[in-house]
Amino acid sequence: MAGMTDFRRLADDVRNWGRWGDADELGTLNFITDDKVAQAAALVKHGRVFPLGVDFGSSGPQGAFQYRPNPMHVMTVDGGDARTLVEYGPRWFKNTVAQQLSGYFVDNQFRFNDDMIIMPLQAATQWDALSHVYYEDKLYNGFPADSVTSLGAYHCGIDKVDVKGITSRGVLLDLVRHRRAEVFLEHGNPITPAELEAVAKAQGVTVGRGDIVLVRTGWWERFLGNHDGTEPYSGLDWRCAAWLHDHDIAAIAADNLMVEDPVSGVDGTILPLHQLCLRDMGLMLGEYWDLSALAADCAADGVYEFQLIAPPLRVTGAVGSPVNPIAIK
Ligand code: UVW
Repeated sequence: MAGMTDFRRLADDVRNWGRWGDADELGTLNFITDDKVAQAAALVKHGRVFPLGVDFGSSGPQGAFQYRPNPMHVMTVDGGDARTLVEYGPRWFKNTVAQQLSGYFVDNQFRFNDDMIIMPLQAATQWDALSHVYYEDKLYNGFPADSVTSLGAYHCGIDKVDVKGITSRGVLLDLVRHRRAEVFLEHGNPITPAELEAVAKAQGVTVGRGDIVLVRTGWWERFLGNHDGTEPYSGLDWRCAAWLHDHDIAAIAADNLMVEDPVSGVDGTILPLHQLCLRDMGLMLGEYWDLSALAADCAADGVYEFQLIAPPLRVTGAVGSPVNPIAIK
């Protein structure tokens, strides 16, 4: 097993700090140029649209980590309110909400429903912002870790990346099909850099500068079958950071809970790929993306590239964001 010396060596190799200037907060999204966006748009040939987001609701995979519940969706105004207030509203004078809503509903045919959602920004389909993970008190590009406060991320928040869309050429690497796995990649066989290369080659697709790479492990299909959010799986080995770096990719997303393999592979730390990608490379990670319909289409027509559009919400100072990515072929 590798140790911290190996980790530090790879971290030094892949670190992009200063590459786009000392003030940069976009990281590898800088690889997405105007030409790249135009090239991605030209990949749309048939108009087939693949939403890659999962449901945001109580049936999600959260809960294993108790600080991350599933999204809670709450109705704040509904038809029951309207019915009740038409009858009691005018007399319920101490409740100012009821009074206001009565003003809308009583002697009026107009009705409306309102709702809100309470959720960790790390639940369901998401982007990890560069401020999500750090070590040795430094974020990406050397920004101090304590610049993330109770007020939010002053540096490297998700709100900083909207200038990039985020949109680019997407490339699917279907590890399930490549390994001829039943449904998903069983635990205990991490995806190596050589395997990423082999999958791309077998699929006849290149991976290059500014691409957003989507890795299918089958975890999401498995979850829909057994509703076990803790199901172990095989994800990217930490050494894949070198492959991602060498190919100058802009971002990576997968259909599982953390892209990387749940077994660290580095003695002395957990989630080494998170650290290398987010903090050293400045490369955003997408998690819980539903790649099944897209994968079926790619297998059918043999085309594993497409336009990908995946804008995060501009939540001020957030270290992650929900997203409903769309692939278009
Ligand atoms: C952690 O596990 C810290 O984050 P993620 O949601 O990116 O997997």
